[in-house]
Amino acid sequence: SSLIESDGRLNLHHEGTLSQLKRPRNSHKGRFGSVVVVGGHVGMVGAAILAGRAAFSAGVGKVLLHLLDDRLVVDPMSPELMMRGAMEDVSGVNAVVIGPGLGQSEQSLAALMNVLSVMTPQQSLVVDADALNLMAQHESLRRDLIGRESFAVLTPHPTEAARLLNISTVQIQANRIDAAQTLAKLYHSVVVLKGVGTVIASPDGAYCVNTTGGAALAVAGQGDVLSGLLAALLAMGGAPFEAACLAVYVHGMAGDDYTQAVQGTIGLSPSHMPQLISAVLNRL
Ligand code: NPW
Ligand code: AMP
Ligand code: MG
Repeated sequence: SSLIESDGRLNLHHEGTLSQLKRPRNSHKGRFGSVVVVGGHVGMVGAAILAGRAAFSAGVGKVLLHLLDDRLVVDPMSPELMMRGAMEDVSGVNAVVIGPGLGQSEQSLAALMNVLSVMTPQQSLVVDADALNLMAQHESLRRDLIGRESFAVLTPHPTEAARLLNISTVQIQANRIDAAQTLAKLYHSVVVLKGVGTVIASPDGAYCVNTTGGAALAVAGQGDVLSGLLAALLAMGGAPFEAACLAVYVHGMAGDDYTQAVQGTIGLSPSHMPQLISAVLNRL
């Protein structure tokens, strides 16, 4: 059975991703995996922090930020996040998300090349934001991604998808399902094509269209939140397609909860998302 049913509702009887989130009484942090966020170029450290906080809110055991801007040593608002340099070792972590605030400098490229070269098939990989923009520019990076034994998850917004396919954003939006499926096959990855009615497509042709979320999410930083949430679900053992569907669904539902609470779509800060996300996951 599919995680998201044909009418768009979440199938709560689906075995797998949801069951990984259960926390037995004798749980310890080691059981819930670890996430590394690689990004945070000068001026965009916030993107990496948002991804890291979102990962924590999904219940992952440990989160590290591998930042390009090495001036930040702690986030006083979320001291649970551990800060390291961008080229730091990622062996031993369960999931890596690369891209939030990564930038497109030589240093950014080096960090992406490093991650692609050292990760094992057992480690989950989320490629977002500037990592996607770099992918669009460098064939060698695309080869490394396609050569991976396990599927990565790519999370482009429509313009990032347009860059990856070398077509216009309008062309992407005109046929979103087709675009997501084409990218999934071409990049041998699960693809999350974001925007209203986010499409999640698998290289084997399976896809689903998300029904949650709305205009409250249309603010800078929400994509960074989604990538961290997704990395957490993967780190806790989710399979790429199922984890991607669940992350998108939960992220949208968190936005819908806000809209319901304030009876409107104005003023949802991405910094407020962790509270909303953990409330959704606890409810599910
Ligand atoms: P427009 O304006 O309509 O022509 P970019 P980015 C389009 C980091 N961030 N439907 C839209 O084009 C990220 O992580 C850091 C249609 C829009 O202007 C990245 O590393 C933050 N069009 C980096 O910044 C918070 C759509 O794409 C253009 C669309 C650059 O990422 C912000 C923007 O794309 C940000 O996350 C849709 N649904 N969605 C921080 N606090 O540190 C997007 N577009 O040029 O790739 O820039 O997405 O801001
Ligand atoms: P990004 O463009 O990378 O910051 O990602 C924005 C996130 O917010 C994606 O997950 C989008 O699907 C979501 N989002 C933005 N605007 C809307 C909207 N109007 N309806 C539903 N989801 C949205
Ligand atoms: Mg983004």
